[in-house]
Amino acid sequence: MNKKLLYPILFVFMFSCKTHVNSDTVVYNNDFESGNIANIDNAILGQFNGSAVLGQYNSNANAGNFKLTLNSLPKHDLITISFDLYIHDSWDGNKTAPDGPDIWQMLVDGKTYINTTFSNDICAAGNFCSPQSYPLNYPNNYNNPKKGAYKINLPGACSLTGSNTTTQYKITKTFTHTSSTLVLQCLDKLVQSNAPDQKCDESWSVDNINIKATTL
Ligand SMILES: [Ca+2]
Ligand SMILES: [Ca+2]
Repeated sequence: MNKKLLYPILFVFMFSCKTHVNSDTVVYNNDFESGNIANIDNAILGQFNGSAVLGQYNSNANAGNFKLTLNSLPKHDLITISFDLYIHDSWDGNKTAPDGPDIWQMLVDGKTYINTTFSNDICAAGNFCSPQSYPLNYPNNYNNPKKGAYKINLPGACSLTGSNTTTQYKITKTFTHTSSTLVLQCLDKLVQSNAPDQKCDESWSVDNINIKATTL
């Protein structure tokens, strides 16, 4: 091989070694289209916007949480959890009783990673619109409804013809984790005691859960 050809090849080889020091392994990936609910406690399979989802959940109606347990994880230093979170219909954010606060949490191995509220209120001119805590934690944080959303004004889950809409968030958390077992829990503490149909008033679902183990 002549030298002119060898040098670029060597360069590419060295560069690619440098970028592959860390190794990522996808240890869980589920878009729910096949109906796979293995390892999930309180699984509810539903449909939203043409896609199979885990939901809809409401702690005052059918169920307010699911728990995914992964065993026998490969050796790792970090875990990254990502998924789509759909906030359906008339969530009230930081409002107080009887409307809220509408709290949503994500726990890993029993430790709280997200403790927040969401609001789907409409901020029309002259209207008070209820703030939400997300992207920060509840309490003592006041953001506009739908702040940090990936998509807004998706159809409502309960009534496609009503004024209710769905807001989509992309949740991603990376954290130190070395145990061979991982337990992911998502749950709500929704409040709407005056609604005749709680799940129709406000609910949530999850799709495209991806969990990645990284070795440093
Ligand atoms: Ca899906
Ligand atoms: Ca509420």
